[in-house]
Amino acid sequence: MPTPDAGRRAHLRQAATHVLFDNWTGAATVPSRALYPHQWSWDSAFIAIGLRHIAPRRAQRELETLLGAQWGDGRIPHIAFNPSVPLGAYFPSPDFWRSSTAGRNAGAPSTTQTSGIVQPPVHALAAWQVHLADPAESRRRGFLPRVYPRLAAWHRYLSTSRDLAGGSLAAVVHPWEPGLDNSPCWDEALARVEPAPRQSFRRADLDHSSAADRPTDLDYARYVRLATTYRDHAYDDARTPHAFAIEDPSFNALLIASEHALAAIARAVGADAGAHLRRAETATAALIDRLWDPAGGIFLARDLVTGEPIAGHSVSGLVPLIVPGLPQDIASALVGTAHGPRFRLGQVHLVPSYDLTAKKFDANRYWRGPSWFNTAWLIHHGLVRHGEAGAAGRLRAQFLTAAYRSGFAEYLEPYTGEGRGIRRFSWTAALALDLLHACDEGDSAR
Ligand code: 2M8
Repeated sequence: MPTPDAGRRAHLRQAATHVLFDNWTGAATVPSRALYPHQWSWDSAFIAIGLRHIAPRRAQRELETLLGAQWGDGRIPHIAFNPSVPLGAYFPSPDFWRSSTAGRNAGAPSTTQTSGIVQPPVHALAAWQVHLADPAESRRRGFLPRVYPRLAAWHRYLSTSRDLAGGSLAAVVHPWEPGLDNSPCWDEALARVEPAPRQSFRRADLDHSSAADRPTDLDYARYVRLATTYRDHAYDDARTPHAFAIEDPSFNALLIASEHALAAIARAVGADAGAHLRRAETATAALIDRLWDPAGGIFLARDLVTGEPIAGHSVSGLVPLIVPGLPQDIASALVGTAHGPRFRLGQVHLVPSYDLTAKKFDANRYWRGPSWFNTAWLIHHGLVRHGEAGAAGRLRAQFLTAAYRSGFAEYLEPYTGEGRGIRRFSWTAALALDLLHACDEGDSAR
């Protein structure tokens, strides 16, 4: 698939800009006005990465608004709620999480209402890129000196309170935390969780999307139970009996890549970069030691309750391609796996979220098979990092064409490329802007 020409790119840029501006609420961007009417953590990081090309100051603001919802223990909550949105518009709503009371000891803010769980740490990566887009404006506003201590506290939280196994990797304690909500990789761990009574909650997601695409009611009942248990233990990581505790490859790869970005930010603000680089090095060694599966040529999540690797092959296991300094043999194996029968890079649309050859693969249901734009963007960067310019270029062209054709869909059916989920989805538009910029840079380098 050829890269769209300059005329189509201008059109695409305009359409993507409209999506982001329409989804801007004055201080941050919602992923989608209908389905996700609040600020989501990793969405905002991806959104800032795109926004920086069209409105660098707004991109700074996006991240600063999110950081304003940070807890005293360093965690960045996965949702910062907009108080003007009715409670029934999204579930679980602020009255479920009760952050300002249940989270008081963990330092939850008293004014902003948030969830109590987290999402992947893409923020330092985003902050550094946002700075680089307009360094003069960033310096004028003191952007980096303001965000650095908050980002450092965030990484400290993940590397200490969330290092549940003491193995130098961060654990996720809810399937919503790695962002790949209902990946088949979580099935076994989730099956151990006693579902919350079905009548104890009302899903709002089904008001906006088809039940066949979304997680099942049983999954939701288990998500609710896990979140309730965490809340009822005051969101205290040491005291909560975590029935679900997993070391996820992409969560940790993003932490490592962000730790490198934090080192660059530290250098820019005159702080010590060494500690960040050392942490990145230790976590990279742990990622390989604890999660690399040489036989499968992919990283596997580890279930900390059983102590065993989780056998399913998910796109999460390919994301460590973005880790700076990943040994060449591992990077080559990952590229091979991406092109192999399980993910068929270049032959299907983008990168399927789950192994195409597995029984549990589902081409339509949420993170159980469909291709997502944010993971494709990450794999694209991994391919560029490891000198796979041809494959990266093809993936970029596919991404841009699909983003446009699908009306900036939330995700795609990998075989047909048809859009699924919500349309005018913010990170799809934002990351399209970022890849358009990469195309323009390629043009000017020619
Ligand atoms: C999806 O997750 C939310 C819960 O956080 C949901 O299903 O309601 C996931 O795709 C997640 O990765 C994403 O951040 C969020 C908002 O786009 O939606």
